[in-house]
Order: sequence, then C-alpha cells, then structure tokens
Amino acid sequence: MSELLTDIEAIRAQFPILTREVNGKPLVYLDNGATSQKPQSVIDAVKHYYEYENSNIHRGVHTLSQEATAAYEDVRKKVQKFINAKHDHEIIFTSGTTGGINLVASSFGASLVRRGDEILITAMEHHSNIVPWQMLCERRGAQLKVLPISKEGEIDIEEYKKLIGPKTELISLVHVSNSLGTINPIKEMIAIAHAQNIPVMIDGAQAIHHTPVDVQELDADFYVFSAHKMYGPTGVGVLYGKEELLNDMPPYQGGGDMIKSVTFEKTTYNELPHKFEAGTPNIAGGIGLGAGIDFINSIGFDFIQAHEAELSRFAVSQLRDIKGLRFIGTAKERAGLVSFVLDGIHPYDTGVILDKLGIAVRTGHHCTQPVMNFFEVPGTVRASFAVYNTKQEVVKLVEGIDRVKRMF
Ligand code: 7TS
Repeated sequence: MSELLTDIEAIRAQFPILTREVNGKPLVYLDNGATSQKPQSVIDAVKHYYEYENSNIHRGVHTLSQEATAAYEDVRKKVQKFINAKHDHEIIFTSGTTGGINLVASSFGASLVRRGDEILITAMEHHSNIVPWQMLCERRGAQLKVLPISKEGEIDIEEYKKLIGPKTELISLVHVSNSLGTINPIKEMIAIAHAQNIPVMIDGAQAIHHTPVDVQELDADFYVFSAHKMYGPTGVGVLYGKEELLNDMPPYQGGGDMIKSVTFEKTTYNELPHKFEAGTPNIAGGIGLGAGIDFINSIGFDFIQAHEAELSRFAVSQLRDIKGLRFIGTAKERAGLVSFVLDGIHPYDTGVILDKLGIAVRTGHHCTQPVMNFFEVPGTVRASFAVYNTKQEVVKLVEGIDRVKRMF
C-alpha cells in the first residue's frame, strides 16, 4: 500500500470548495453530518465518466457501455472489500440510506411481518429509519416498538433485551446517531437478536465514514449507507444484505435490468444483485462512490478516527465553558459531532448568525423529531466533523457562539 495521507493541509488541498469564501469569510464547513464535501478525485471521476465513458451499463456490446459497466461493477467489488462482505452480489446499489431502508421494509419486511407482529427500533432513529417501518406496520396491522434512550442519549441493553419478545420479527438500529453522536453497541445488539433468530438491519449513514465496518464480524443481516456522507456524490448508496436473505426476498421495484425474461403471462427475475436494481442506476454516482472509498483508504481509518475524536474532544472542552450552553447527547461512546442548545436563543438564529461568519452548522431537528421531543428542545445546533476540519475551525465556531450570545 502506498503511504497514507495524514497531513491536514494536504488533505484540505484536495477539496476545492474549502478555498471559497462565504459572506466574505473563509468557509468553515461543519455540516458534514448532512453531507461531506467532495475531493477533486471524486469530482474528476464523475466528470471523467460523463466526458469519456457515458453510456448505459449492462446492456451494450459497444466499447463505451463495456467500459462504463466495468467501472461501475468494479465499485461493487470495492464496496464489498470496504465493508468485508462475503460476496460482491450482496452489494445492492440504491439511491441512498433512505432508499435502502425502504427497499428492505417493502420487500423483506412486507413478506415477513404479519398482523400482531412487532418491529423494534430505538428512540434515536433518523426519520428514514422510523417512517418506512411505521408505513409497513400500518399496512400490516403490526406494531412499532421503540427502545427508549437515557438523558445522556444512550440505550440500555437490559431494556433492549426486555423489549425483544416472541412477536419481534425485525430490529432496525442506527449505528451512530446523527443528532446525538451516540455510537450504539450494535455487535452486541445483533448477537442478542440472533440468539432469538431475529434479523437486524443497521442504518450506517453516520458510521461508514467514521469507523471501519466489517459486516461479517458484526453479523449484520442488512447494513445501509449513503455515498454523499463519505466524500462521494449524492443520489447513490448501498444496501448490504446477506445472500440467503436477499435471495429469498421478492423484488422491490420492477423494470429493466431486474428481469431474466418477460412475457405478458410471466416474468422471471434476474439474479443478485440485479434483482434489486431496476432501471438505469446512478452510474456516475456509483463511480464517484468508488473514488470516495479510494479517498478514505488513502488516509486510513486510524487517522480519521483519531483526528475526528480529537476534534470532538477539543470542541467539547472549548464549548463546555460557555455559560448557558447545554450539550444534547453526552454518551460515553460518541463519534464526530457536538450537538447543543443555548439558553434563550433559538438554534435557527444561532445558525443564521454563524452563517454570516462563514460557519456552516446544522440547526433544527436533524430529521430526528422524537429525539428533540425527548430532550424538550425545538432543535439543536450541530457541528459535525470530517477529516479535513481543524482545531482552528473549532476555535472559530466557539468565537462565533460567543458573538451570538453577545447579540442576544
Ligand atoms: N440515517 C441517518 C442516521 C442519517 O444521518 C441520515 C441523513 C439518513 C439516515 C438519511 O440519509 P439519506 O442519504 O438517505 O438522506 N442525515 C442527515 C443529517 O443528519 N442532516 O441531513 C441529513
């Protein structure tokens, strides 16, 4: 392997957007939980596809189509390696995390869940890991059970065990919470569920770029994530599923590519992974995802984890002293973000003022309204870190918060 890139200035230099100004100030981008910025290599990969290879995949004998197909399918193998899946056909390309969860809910969930059954999630899920299950429960007369969280934003394993019962058919858990930063003990939670033969789906949207994921070691039945939070393009993501489960699942959407043969009397379906990939996919996005993985690999998770943990620690240590600031999410195991409220100041106002200073943070409920209800806040201010962020940027955030406080 070539030498890993661990110099922050050299890493930053790969991101063209980081040189721009916002409102006359150098951009301080701390909204990586929503989407990360893209390195030149990802932008170039997408551009290269459109400039040199653009064509549809899996269906052309001509050179462009074969090149594009090879480039796209190489990414499937790259993803397989990245998450250590057993087979490349266990990697299903989707439109993103939301797309993957809806696929599993509509296909696997709908063929499994019957009236009176239960689906278990946690109280810290993103809406995209709540609503598809609610919709399924409504259709099936099933019940959505919710594992509560503590005031630190942690789940309790004993409570979890208690909530799993004979009617539990499926469990879907967030790996890392996007509004609290909590890292859930998913390996242990999966093992507990498997002891009772219950399949587990993991929402890895906020984990995949912070921590190495080994789906075989976790023994996850399904694991989903989005490319755009891991330095890749929007509109593409991955559903990993165990081969035997995917094979038994009915197709999700019908159309081109997912069929073996079609007559008006009967259609037979294609093999994995194509069975779940109807229609022309986001080819450029898939190729960009591959470049995103290459970027992460060029740095390595040892550095990424250490750097982001250091930034979080530093941010907590600096923000802690601000009077009237309350952290939302203080779990022992946390990743890559700080979420907080300021006494008497609406998060929205804080966000607007920080933007005037060139600082991009997320404010609001972060698509986790139940979490906000639990903490009885209208929303939070969230600063979420990526590998290119610096301590100087955290200092600017702290100075910005001081300024906000002085203005109110
Ligand atoms: N699950 C989690 C834990 C997330 O953080 C997000 C996006 C999703 C699912 C949905 O991902 P998508 O790519 O399908 O949209 N989270 C955020 C966020 O925190 N701010 O903007 C999007």
